[in-house]
Amino acid sequence: MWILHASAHRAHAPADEFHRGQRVPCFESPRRAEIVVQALRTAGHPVREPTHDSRALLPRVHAARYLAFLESAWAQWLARDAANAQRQPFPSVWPVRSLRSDIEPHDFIARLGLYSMDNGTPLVAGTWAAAKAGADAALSAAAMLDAGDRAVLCATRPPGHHAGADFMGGYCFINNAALAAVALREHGCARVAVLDVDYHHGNGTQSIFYDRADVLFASLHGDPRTEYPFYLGHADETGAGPGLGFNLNLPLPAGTTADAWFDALHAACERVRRHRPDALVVSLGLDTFAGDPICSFRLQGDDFARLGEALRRIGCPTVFILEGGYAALELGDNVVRVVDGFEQAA
Ligand code: Q9C
Ligand code: ZN
Repeated sequence: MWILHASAHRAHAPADEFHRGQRVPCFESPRRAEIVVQALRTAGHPVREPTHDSRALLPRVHAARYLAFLESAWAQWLARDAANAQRQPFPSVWPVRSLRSDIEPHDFIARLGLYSMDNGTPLVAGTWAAAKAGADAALSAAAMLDAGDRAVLCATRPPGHHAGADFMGGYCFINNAALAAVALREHGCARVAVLDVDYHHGNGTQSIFYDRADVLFASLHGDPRTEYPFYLGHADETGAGPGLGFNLNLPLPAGTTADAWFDALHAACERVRRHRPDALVVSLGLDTFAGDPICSFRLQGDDFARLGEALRRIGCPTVFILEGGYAALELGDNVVRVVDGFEQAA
């Protein structure tokens, strides 16, 4: 299976994030992608840079004013104070219920709040370049499926599934899985399915496709009553308007074992098959691993091969997009297990 890897990801290397009242080194680090690519190369999978420019397709997923903000955010931050070059900006106020989000404030930190869902998504000088390169990979993968590839994996970061049409969050800036799904629709796939197996609910992807019947969104994840992103991902979210019945959430309690997780996975796969998709996008988070430092499902290494096999049995061309997974040392082996499980299930 071809692996797409945008080396520009390295430009996104924030130092630290807020975690339980402290600033700690970022869990979402450049070494994650480096370890994944190294492990895939060692396992014999060919790696190449993205070939397509996502610029023209980005406004199909994200609001123009959000893209304009994101692209110029670091320049705006520096314009405020040259000493900001050494500082990470964080939002501190958000337009929640009854506050207006239609008018962009002039204050940079206020604009950052307008376009963020949390204070856990550090932004640095190279964030736009890295996120844009990841989006290029998602688009390139869709083009490779169109040209006849059975499956392609984007070993990119930052991740994307928490990013909505007009906000960043959960380490995500551009929704790569949504972009791949839209690109596949452009390539003539009448029906696309996005299956999100990250520990966290893919709130951004769900919201982007919530009223659409052509792109099914199915996800199994930590119950939002106790797990990030907290405010979306419940079982009663089934879609709206024409999209009613095309959104499936399977929330699972923290501590869920592999057996219970696979029961939910099989239910999600069954729903995806019933959609009869022409292409599948997998939001491949590996933070379901028992050793993950910020999540609490209990999958072991071998379970990732089982995941690859189950995804293969859905039986359609597949784009894998790397999302979460913070046990960096084991992340490479776990991705390889998914890919090899997928290919060996043929
Ligand atoms: N400061 C993904 O897996 N923050 N995002 C947790 C740590 C939210 C995870 C608290 C975790 C987001 C793509
Ligand atoms: Zn996650």
